[in-house]
Amino acid sequence: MSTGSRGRSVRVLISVFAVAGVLVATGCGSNGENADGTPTSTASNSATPTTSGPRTPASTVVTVADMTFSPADITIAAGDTVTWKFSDRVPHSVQGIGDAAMGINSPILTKGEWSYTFTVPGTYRYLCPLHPEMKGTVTVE
Ligand SMILES: [Cu+2]
Repeated sequence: MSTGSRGRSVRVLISVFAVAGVLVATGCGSNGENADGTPTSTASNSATPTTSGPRTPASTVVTVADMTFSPADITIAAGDTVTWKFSDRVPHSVQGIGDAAMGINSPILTKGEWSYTFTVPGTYRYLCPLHPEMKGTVTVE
């Protein structure tokens, strides 16, 4: 006797899942846009409390050797400088992916180093254009 109402509630459940599915699909779409290198803002959090006084800009070294950026993924603060130190038998370079990372563009080097100062928070992906499987990410907070 209650089969009718149960059938209706099943149908309601199905439509709820359908709406949820659309929302999930929409979320994936916007993530896909970020994948092209657009900086993902992390500025919503207020700065973590630190000791008083202005922060001293730091320098982080990424080694370019054995066909690898190491460490490949680093997190720095805005104003920090990243220095890539090249030491391999084949030449490499550092080239940003996407509009936000356009300033990241080193010469092709086998030895030596190249530095870039990141002033705007965001996520910057880069690769070696000579060996596109060599990739790295700089997250600026
Ligand atoms: Cu390379």
